[in-house]
Amino acid sequence: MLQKLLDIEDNNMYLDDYLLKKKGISTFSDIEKANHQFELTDFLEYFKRNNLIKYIENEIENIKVEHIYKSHTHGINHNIKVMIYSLYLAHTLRLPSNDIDLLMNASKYHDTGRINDKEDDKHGLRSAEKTNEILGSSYTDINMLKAIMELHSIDDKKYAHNIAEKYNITDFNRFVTLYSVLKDADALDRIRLKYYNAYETGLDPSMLRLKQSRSLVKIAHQVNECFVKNTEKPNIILDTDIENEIDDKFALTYLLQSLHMFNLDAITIAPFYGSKYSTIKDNNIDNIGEGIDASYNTAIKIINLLNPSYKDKVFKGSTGVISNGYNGNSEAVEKIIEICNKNNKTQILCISALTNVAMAIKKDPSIVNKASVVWLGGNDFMYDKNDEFNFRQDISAVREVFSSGIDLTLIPCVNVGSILVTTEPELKSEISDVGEIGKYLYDEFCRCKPEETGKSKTIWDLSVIGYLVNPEWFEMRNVDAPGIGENGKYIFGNSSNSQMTVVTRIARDKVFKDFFQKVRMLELEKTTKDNEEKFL
Ligand SMILES: [Ca+2]
Repeated sequence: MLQKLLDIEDNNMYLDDYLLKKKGISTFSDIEKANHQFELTDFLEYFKRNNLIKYIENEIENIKVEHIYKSHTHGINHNIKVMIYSLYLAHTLRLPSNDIDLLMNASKYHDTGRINDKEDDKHGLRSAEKTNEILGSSYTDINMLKAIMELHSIDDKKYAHNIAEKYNITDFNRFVTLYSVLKDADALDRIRLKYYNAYETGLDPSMLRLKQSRSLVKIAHQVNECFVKNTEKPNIILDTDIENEIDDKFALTYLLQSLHMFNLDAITIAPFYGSKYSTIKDNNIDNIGEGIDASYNTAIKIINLLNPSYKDKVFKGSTGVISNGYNGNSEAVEKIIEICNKNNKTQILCISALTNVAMAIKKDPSIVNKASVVWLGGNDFMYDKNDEFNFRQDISAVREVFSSGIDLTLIPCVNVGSILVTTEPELKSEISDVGEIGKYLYDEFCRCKPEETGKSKTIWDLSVIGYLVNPEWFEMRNVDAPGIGENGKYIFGNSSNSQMTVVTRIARDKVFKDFFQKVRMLELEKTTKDNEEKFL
């Protein structure tokens, strides 16, 4: 990753996020504007000129990774970015080599006490408590190291003196310098928390303590972007019956606007019949092939509006359902098997009947160890009726997937997914004016919306994409996968099936806020492109 940064010869590389935010609601503070923003090439040149490259490469290589908290947010990549900023700040402050060494250790291990990615002011204390185990109790200056680690997750203005006293710190000025470097380096990487959210930035530059740090805001955007674009992203497949309802169209839009987070390997088209929203006349079990063709065309239409480079990744799926004796071949099923075998891990996002996934498992059972499935289907376990659309389309497919042992997350429809409602006035004000796609989604909603004033409509399929974007918006629990009776009812307690995860609650507003912002990003991307030269 460091090499990717060092290969940069052009200041404009990795500027997308910074430019987007400039063109968004511009939350940059006066402090950032008042401080000259360094260029990335100059920043890297500083490292080269002062022989810091070999030093930091060596430090990165020596990270004891077994202690690092495993997370996209507070894991190894965050630690490395904090090391880069700490080293720069310490060096420009002309700190002695033992202080630089101490800051490298603090940067590496300050989040080892994390137990989740949420706000948690106690994790600094837990990290400090792990220091002996990681570095050995004979580490020189271990008290100073523990002190700055504990203070990094709490308010320094309030607690610096208490912490200094707790760890018997005698040189208070040195303590202030060291914790200021660590806290600023950590804060600079707060950029990652709102990456690609055009309306917010995760960093408030007015919180930075050191003048040197305040000139690194632009660079922090670029360094983070380099990491995001070059790290391994989750591989995903979207399995959708997009022409059956309007919610798949919202979901595909949301996914295509979130691709900075994922590798989208394929969009597979799933069967459907008996849909009341489809434009296909007499949509029944005998003309599933017609639905597959219509869904394929709709997926291509949306892809062409948003990201035409994905149009070769759409594959037509099963033209029948297993419950009705279907056992044919399809491009989609072959592709699911091929992709699962190619990747270490693949996440299949299923917003339709489970036929394609079940067929892939039947044809190559080994994929259950290489893939996970997130499925919107069935109803809340406590709700009597389970005749939900995705479920009842192909109960045999549900039975196949539930009993396969594949890593499965279920988002039930009634009582869970059902919270994802929106209304015509909301869509009108949020997205109807955003290019062709905004108008298309709004028109589709109006075509299908209930007629009475005050009524809403659920955009079910957004749930699965939202779950992938940020699982923290979802509450869930692990349960034994239930059996499935002949009538489709769940059978609890007498099943030898494996465990599965069931979502129990969705933070509706967080999902819709993110969805709306990502659609509106299209406007900003266009404005940014138009004005890029002027801005630069
Ligand atoms: Ca669907």
